[in-house]
Amino acid sequence: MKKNIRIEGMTCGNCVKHVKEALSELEGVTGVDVNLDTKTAVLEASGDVSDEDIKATIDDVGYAVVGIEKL
Ligand SMILES: [Cu+2]
Repeated sequence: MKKNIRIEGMTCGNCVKHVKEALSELEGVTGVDVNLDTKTAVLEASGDVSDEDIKATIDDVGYAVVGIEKL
């Protein structure tokens, strides 16, 4: 499973690190690639990770999800 997540509120490399670490801890996640320029994260996982879990995780570290698309 692969999802593209659009995130609001990231302004620097530390933000990218926070988001990457938080998403990496979700169950089944095998890869996270966060891009500051496009304000997106690509999440790869062995199983299904729900949009709700992704939103809650990003919320917890202080950013906002504005969209999720399945790739
Ligand atoms: Cu920052």
